Amino acid sequence: MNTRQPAPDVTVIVPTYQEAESLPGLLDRLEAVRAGGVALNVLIVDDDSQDGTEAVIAEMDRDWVRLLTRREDRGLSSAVLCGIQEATGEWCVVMDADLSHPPEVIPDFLAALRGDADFVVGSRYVPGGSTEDGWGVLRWINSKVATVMARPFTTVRDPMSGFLGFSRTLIDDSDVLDPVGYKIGLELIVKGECRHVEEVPIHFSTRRHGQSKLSLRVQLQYLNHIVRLARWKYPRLSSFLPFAMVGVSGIGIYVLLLWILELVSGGTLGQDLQIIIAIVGAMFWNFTFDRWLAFWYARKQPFLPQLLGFLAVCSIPVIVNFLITRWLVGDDYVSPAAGAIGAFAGSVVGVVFNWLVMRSFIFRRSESSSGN
Ligand SMILES: Nc1nc2c(ncn2[C@@H]2O[C@H](COP(=O)(O)OP(=O)(O)OP(=O)(O)O)[C@@H](O)[C@H]2O)c(=O)[nH]1
Ligand SMILES: [Mg+2]
Repeated sequence: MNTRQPAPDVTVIVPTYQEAESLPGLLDRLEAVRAGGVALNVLIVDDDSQDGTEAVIAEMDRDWVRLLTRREDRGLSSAVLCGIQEATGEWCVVMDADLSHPPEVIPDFLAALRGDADFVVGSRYVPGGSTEDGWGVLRWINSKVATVMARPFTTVRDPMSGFLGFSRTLIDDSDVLDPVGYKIGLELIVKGECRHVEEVPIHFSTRRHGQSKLSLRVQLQYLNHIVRLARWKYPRLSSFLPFAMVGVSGIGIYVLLLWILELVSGGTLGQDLQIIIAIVGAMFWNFTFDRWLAFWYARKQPFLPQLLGFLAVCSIPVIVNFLITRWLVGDDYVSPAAGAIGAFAGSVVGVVFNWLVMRSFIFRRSESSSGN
C-alpha cells in the first residue's frame, strides 16, 4: 500500500483461504466502487494459501490493495481480527472473497455508519435481500438453526452474515474477543455492545470458484461459540441453569445407584450403607459436572479445596430435608407426605442456596478466570 496516500475512509478486509480465482473479479468490482467516489483500500488477509494468491495480487498491481500473508495463525475469525488491527480506514468493512457479497452496497454501509448505526450487516433476510437459488435443504436448515441460536444475543435477522461494517475503534480491547467463532459478526455485535445494528439488504450469490470452508468442525465450533457468548453476556444465568440441570440429573443418578446397589448386592449391604453410597456417588457426579459446566471459570483452581467445600455445602440441604421431615412428623411414624415436603424443601434450598454459596465461596472468579 502506498503510504503517501491519504488515509482512506474505509478499509475493506477480505479474509481468504484459496480464493486466487475469485480475487480478480472481486478487485475489479471494488475498483468500480472506488471510481464511484468511495475512498477505500483493501486488506486481504490470506492464510498462506499457496494457490497463486500472491501472484494474482502482484500482477494486478493496485496500490490500494495490500496482501497480508499469515504463515502461523490460521482461521477465519482471527484473520478478520488481524485485519481490523492493521486497517487504516475510519471504518472497516469485512467481506468474503468469493463474490457472495456484492461490493456495490458499500456506499449504503457507509451512509448507515455515518448516520446512527454502530454496526451494519449485509442481510439476506430483510425485505429486498435474497439468496441465490440452489441452496440445499440442509444448508438452509443449518443457517436457520444457527440464526435461532443467536436470538438470545441479538434481534438482527441475519446474524450469520459475514458481510459487516463498523468503526475501526468499535472494540478498544481486542482481548475481549474470542476468535474461536466462525461467526465473527455475532461476536463483534455482542462484545461491541452494539445497540443500533442496521441491515442492508443484499443478494447473496453462490460462489463460482473454489470451495466452501464450511465444515462440520466449523459448525461444532459455532456451538462452542454460542456457549462462550452466553457466558460472557449472561454470566449468572449461564452458571445457574447448568447447575439446576446437573442437580436434576443428580437425583436420577441417586435413584439409579440405589437400584443398581440393590440389584448387585441383593440387600447384603444394608439399607443405610446403600443410601450413603448412592448419596456420595451423586455428590461426586454433581461436583464433576458442576465444576465443568456451571463453574467453568474456576476449573483451573485447586481441586481438593473445591471438592471438600462442595461436599460440605451439599450436606446443608440434606440437613434441611432431615430437620423439616422431623418437624412435620409425629413421634413414631414417618409419613411419606412429610418426607416429600422435606425433600422438596431440601431441593429448593439445594438449588438456590447451594449455587449462591458455591459461587461466592468455593468456585470464585479470579482475575485470570474472567474468560471462558
Ligand atoms: N484467512 C482465512 N480466510 C478464511 C478461512 N476460512 C475461510 N476463509 C475465507 O472466509 C470467507 C468465507 O468462507 P467461505 O468458505 O466462503 O464460507 P461460506 O461463505 O460460509 O461458504 P460458501 O457459501 O460455501 O462459500 C472466504 O473469503 C474464505 O476464503 C481461514 O481459515 N483463513
Ligand atoms: Mg462464501
